[in-house]
Amino acid sequence: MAKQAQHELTESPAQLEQFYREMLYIRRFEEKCNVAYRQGLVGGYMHVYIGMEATAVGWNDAIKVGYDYVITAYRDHAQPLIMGSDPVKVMAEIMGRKDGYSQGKGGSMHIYDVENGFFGGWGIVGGHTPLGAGLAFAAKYRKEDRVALCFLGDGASNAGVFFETLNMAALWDLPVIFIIENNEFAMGTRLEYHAADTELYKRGEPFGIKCERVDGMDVLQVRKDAQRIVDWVRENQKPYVVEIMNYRFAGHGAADNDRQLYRTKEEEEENEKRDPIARLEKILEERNVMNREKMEAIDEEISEKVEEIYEAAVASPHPDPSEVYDHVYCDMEPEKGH
Ligand SMILES: Cc1ncc(C[n+]2csc(CCOP(=O)(O)OP(=O)(O)O)c2C)c(N)n1
Ligand SMILES: [Mg+2]
Repeated sequence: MAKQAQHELTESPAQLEQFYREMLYIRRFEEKCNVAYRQGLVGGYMHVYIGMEATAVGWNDAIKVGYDYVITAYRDHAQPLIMGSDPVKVMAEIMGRKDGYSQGKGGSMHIYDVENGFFGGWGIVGGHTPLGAGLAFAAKYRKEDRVALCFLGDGASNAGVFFETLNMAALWDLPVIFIIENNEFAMGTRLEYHAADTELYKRGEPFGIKCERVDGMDVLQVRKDAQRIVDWVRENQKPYVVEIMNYRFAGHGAADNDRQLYRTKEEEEENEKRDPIARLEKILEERNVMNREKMEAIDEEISEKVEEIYEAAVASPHPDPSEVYDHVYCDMEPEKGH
């Protein structure tokens, strides 16, 4: 486990407040998604990011949002929320509504916002990793200095396609960063039961890819590591493998109500002490950046905003049944050079 870092605060108060707001926004948004799920407003699967917020927020701050590329698996609400996507379209998609990012036909696992550089939202474990390399390939081919962030889970790091992708990324010197989010579980399977080598950052070693393990629960440390790595990849035009240590506070998906089948309450409580939001609150208070009153006011403001998002998403209609076969195949004409 990465050591707890002692920080000299180099970030401005405004930046610190932004990190706090972003993490809290993701948390409150997803808590509301959980409520919507229990109300029967969400069809299919839904996986929340609760507990892992510092990872998305720290990395997002290190990239050029709207220029660099971001892709992830099905635990995909956090990134668009902080990349400038329309939160109503995110929640509407989760509820299968017409105004959602996939017009209500994709659901929680299929949020996309290409305009802001967010390329989904993928349900096949490990299946998006070649797409992450492909985004980096596109940038390199067009001689643009964009970097691609490809988030994947500890479970996904065992997928054969990921090893093939690492090979090609190294062979072609692609500016892609594979961020393996080690939240210690692949569904109900603990890391030790699914990975022969639990030091997942070493996945990059056989291919000569620079790799390291970092802390994912301390947003200030995440941001520092992310900035250093993003800058290196942009400058050197080579891939990187990062294993980021975080923890999934919730069940695998919203329907996973039996977490105690694979982990104990004591373990959960122990990990809750690593809560990235509580950790930042402590730093903000100790360094006199923000007092508890201000934090509560921010929380209230965010919670109200989330209520408004929920109301707007619920008000969106379901897609018309006549559209069920639309967008199954792409309508592009090959002779036009696509
Ligand atoms: C190819 C494939 N195999 C199995 C599944 C079923 N499945 C969905 S999520 C998951 C676990 C993945 O865990 P991890 O990569 O650690 O991501 P996390 O859920 O922790 O974010 C599995 C096995 C799938 N979606 N795709
Ligand atoms: Mg996992």
